[in-house]
Amino acid sequence: MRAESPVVVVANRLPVDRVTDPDGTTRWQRSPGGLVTALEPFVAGRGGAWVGWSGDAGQAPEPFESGGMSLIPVELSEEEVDRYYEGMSNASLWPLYHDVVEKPEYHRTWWDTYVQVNKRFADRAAEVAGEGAIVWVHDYQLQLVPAMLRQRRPDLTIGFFLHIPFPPYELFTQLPWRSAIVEGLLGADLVGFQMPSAASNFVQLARRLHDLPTRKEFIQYDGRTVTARAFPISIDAEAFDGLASSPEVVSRAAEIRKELGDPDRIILGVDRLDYTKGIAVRLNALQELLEDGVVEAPSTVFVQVATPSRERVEHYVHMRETIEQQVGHINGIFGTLGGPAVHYINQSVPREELVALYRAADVMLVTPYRDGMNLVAKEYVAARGDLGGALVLSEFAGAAAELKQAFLVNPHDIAGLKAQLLRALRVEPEESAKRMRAMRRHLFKNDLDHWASSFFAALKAQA
Ligand code: GDG
Repeated sequence: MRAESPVVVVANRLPVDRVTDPDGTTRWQRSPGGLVTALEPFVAGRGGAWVGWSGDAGQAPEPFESGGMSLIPVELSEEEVDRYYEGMSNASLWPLYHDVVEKPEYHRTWWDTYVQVNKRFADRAAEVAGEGAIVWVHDYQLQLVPAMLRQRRPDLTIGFFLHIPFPPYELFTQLPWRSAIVEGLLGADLVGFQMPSAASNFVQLARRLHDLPTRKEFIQYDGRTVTARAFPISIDAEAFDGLASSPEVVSRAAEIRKELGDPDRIILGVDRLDYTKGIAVRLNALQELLEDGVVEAPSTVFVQVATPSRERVEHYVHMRETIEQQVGHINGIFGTLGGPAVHYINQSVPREELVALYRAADVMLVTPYRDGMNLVAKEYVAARGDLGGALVLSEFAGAAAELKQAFLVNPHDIAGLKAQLLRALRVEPEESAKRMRAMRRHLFKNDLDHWASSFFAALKAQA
């Protein structure tokens, strides 16, 4: 691979998944995620490259072309997946950055592997980036890459975006390797966060921990100015809107209601099965409302799609058992023959089905304890071109700063959560339509393309 790409994306995963056809042949298929859609126009068709892991441990495939991009696979051994990905990334950094909802574990072997793997990503990026190229590094798995890359290639303009929250000084400084992470990020010219508060947490750390001169969003470091700024991520609102109003999806939404036994009210939750998402707390709220007799099943049903996630990390195994027990308990007491109160789907559903569920749901429940943004909340709003439905949204999701007309809740306050859920279940259609219209106006102006273009423009301005 020649060092000639003018734009390079570096992310934990490549934008493709390996799929096996029924005849046993394997091929690469574009990943369904929104990030790929957002970045493709900036990378594809102009010799851009994407550096990432294929998702399979062991020897990495040779670099290949796909969707107009050069894809550069990074190799990870089984042990590296265990220590860098499941360990340091998902059992240390993930809980620490999400307000210590679960207790983070710190292991020196995990950290050593994290450093080693970050170096490998930096090496691959340094090999493919052309002279003066723009490199955009993504997320908490790769926080050391900016500094490592700058050391190898001082000619590059380097951006970094953190998809998850960035904790305040008091929490972050728990981390035994706190200085190394801050220095890693300071290797970038532009460090992007979901929220202004996260950006200011970072600036404060640079000042208090490293004694660096700072002014507003600017940090003076090593003879350079590093900018820390919020770029709230979004979705392709038009695409969701179009899909949601297609005749197939509209009729599937009606069919879903029928399959659920024609309830008066459908409540929906859609999340990766993750302890940050507050799935148990919403089940508690529903259970209490059923016990109080103010909500009845099966005239009100709750559908929870909980996509399997990080199934080898211990926190996740335990959480899944608790949630499944709770679903069983609620259905045992409040369900009827053929009429459960909670429909629990521990599978990933196709995108069309997901959008039909959004369209069918009278109330969307999004109750994370802490979330960088939460795209599900935005997707629900984009899918409701009919102005139907009500969104109940945690104050602790980045999305709450934008979707201000949602029924906002503090997921730690069960009484408040019950009250807001009840309000959303009983809201007058005129009021919910008004709220939905205002949220849609914001969303269509601040879509995914707006996010990627603003970040690239700010990064280019630093070049
Ligand atoms: C991280 C941050 C930030 C879920 N189940 C199915 C399915 N999904 C899709 C949703 C949505 C995505 O997965 C989940 O995105 P979120 O934003 O809600 O959450 P994380 O996965 O935790 O993402 C988060 C995000 O990065 C972007 O920066 O917003 O705060 O934690 O798009 O639709 N899609 C399909 N079937 C499912 O069963 N097709």
